[in-house]
Amino acid sequence: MAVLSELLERPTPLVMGILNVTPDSFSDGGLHVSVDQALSRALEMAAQGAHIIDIGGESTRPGAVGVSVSEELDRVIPVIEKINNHSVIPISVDTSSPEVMREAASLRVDMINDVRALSSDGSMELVAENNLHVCLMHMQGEPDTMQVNPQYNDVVDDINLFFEKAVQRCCRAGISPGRMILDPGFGFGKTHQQNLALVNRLAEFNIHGLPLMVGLSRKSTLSRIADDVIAGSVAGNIMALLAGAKILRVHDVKQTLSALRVVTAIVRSGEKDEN
Ligand code: PT1
Repeated sequence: MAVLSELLERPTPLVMGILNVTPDSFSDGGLHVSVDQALSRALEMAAQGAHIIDIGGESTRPGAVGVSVSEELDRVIPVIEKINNHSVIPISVDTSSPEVMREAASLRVDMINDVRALSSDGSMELVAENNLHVCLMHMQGEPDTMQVNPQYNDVVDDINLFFEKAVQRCCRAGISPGRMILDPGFGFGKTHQQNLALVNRLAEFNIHGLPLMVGLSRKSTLSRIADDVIAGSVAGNIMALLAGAKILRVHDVKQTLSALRVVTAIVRSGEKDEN
């Protein structure tokens, strides 16, 4: 298993498997609450070909309320330790808490995935000191109320401005741009139409010259359109891929990788002369 920086150098997309360790999680709530269940799900996704596992102990779906630091630590840290004992797969931790970041960084983790883009005091410094990769995601508001009345001049331009400032702040804190990944935050303080526009116009986020990550998997914008939300998610992810997404954050690793293999084979057939 290659390290994350090597994986990011490759021209091929990466699949990040979602491991929710929240009892109230939106699509697999209560399923992976025990450490052993979390381990078996992580190993299953690794065997299916996931390149990274993203472990999250705070639900950030619309309407979710925050979790205490001690609760989040109790959910996440034992799972990181357990996976590390059984696998070398790169690990991402989905957290906004500097305390969780600090504990996680004392174990083997490769990346911090922060839906609040390292806005908590001390979090940028922690990522810098520990040489971690970081996903800087855009969210308008906070999960409990973010869907009430999202407001933008232009959703893409506004998010690009946010990215520019976040990248600058991270650079000043000593994080190398080579370790940053940007995510427009599908479903985080955006209307149905704005969510669709984020994918339609995803290529506009390439101006920063940084890898893009997207999290479309099983989200309400897609389930409103498609009754089979897994097929809908795969379609959305392929659209994002063609617009330049590098990391696809998904629940359904197997289905996503099957689709990716077909797309890659078709794209490659046009690149070289195979007769
Ligand atoms: C994401 C993401 C995430 N999504 C990153 N991290 C969630 N980097 C958690 C809905 O509308 O997209 N990128 N961590 C999950 N959040 C949501 C948001 C789940 C909206 C569901 C919805 O259904």
